[in-house]
Amino acid sequence: DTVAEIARRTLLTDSRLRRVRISENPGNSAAEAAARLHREVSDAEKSETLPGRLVRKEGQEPVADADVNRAYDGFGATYSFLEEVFGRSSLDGAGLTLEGTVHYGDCYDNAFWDGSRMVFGDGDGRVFRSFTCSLSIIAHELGHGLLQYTTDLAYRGQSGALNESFADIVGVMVEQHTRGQTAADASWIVGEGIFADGVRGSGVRSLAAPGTAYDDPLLGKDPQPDHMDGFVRTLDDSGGVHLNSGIPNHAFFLAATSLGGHSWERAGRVWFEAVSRHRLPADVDFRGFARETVLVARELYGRESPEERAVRSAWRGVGITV
Ligand code: ASN
Ligand code: ZN
Repeated sequence: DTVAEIARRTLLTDSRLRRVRISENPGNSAAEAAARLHREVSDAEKSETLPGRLVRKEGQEPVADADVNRAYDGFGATYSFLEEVFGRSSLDGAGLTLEGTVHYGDCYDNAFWDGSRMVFGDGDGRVFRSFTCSLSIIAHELGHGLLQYTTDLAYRGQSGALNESFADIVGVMVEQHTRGQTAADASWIVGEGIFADGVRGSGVRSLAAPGTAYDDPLLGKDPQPDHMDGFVRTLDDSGGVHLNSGIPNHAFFLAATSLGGHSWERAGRVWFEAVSRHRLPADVDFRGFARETVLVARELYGRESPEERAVRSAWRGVGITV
């Protein structure tokens, strides 16, 4: 080899080298990634018995029931997000089958992660439509699953609000990724499309403006705070986990929008790494979590990098100084 050739080879950028390696190695191809995706959707047929009857599994054609297909597609969108953005194979990083149940209960007004599967109610039809109508809701429940396999934040008080917030953040990121939206273009609403006609609201929570997602005679007004000044002390809802999540939710919004581009590229990466490095105690409080995100941003992007500064000032914006 001539000196010129050796020099040219060493100048190949990392990403070019990676591209060469990917094209030579079919083990890294998108087709291989898709081959690791496994989904199973069951139907509880309005009972509260889980898992219900298996109605569509991986590779099968769409069925007549739109709820089944929306859950199936939502699991696929979440899987693609984790694979493409974080290089993670499913919730556990080892290709875990994504299982869900639709038509849970009679007019059931909620969706949840039960520790091993996503469960979706049909809604009562007056306030809520089916909970499969919103990709951010589907991905929220999967976000609880992802957290269980990374740092299983205890579901009470501040760590519980961080658990809820992480699920919301996964919810909106998956929706933004699927729609190809930048942080500036996105609605930042969790649960767009699940309110019945006539309900005054855009969804169940807003990361951009917690406390403003809805204001309706049947539902009341969105009670979420967006700052520590409004922190709610209550014994209900496991210590206000769905209320105080507004505070870390808004911090993520501030970090993602100040950095610009796609939410998952930098802010999302930092939040994901914060729970993936296994340095947080399960009962971590807001300040401890905030400190970890600042530390992760520094480790990923450098001391006093724009990313570290954006994350620190986002937390300051919600009243948390680290
Ligand atoms: N939809 C709620 C959630 O996933 C259900 C619950 O509170 N368990 O947070
Ligand atoms: Zn939740």
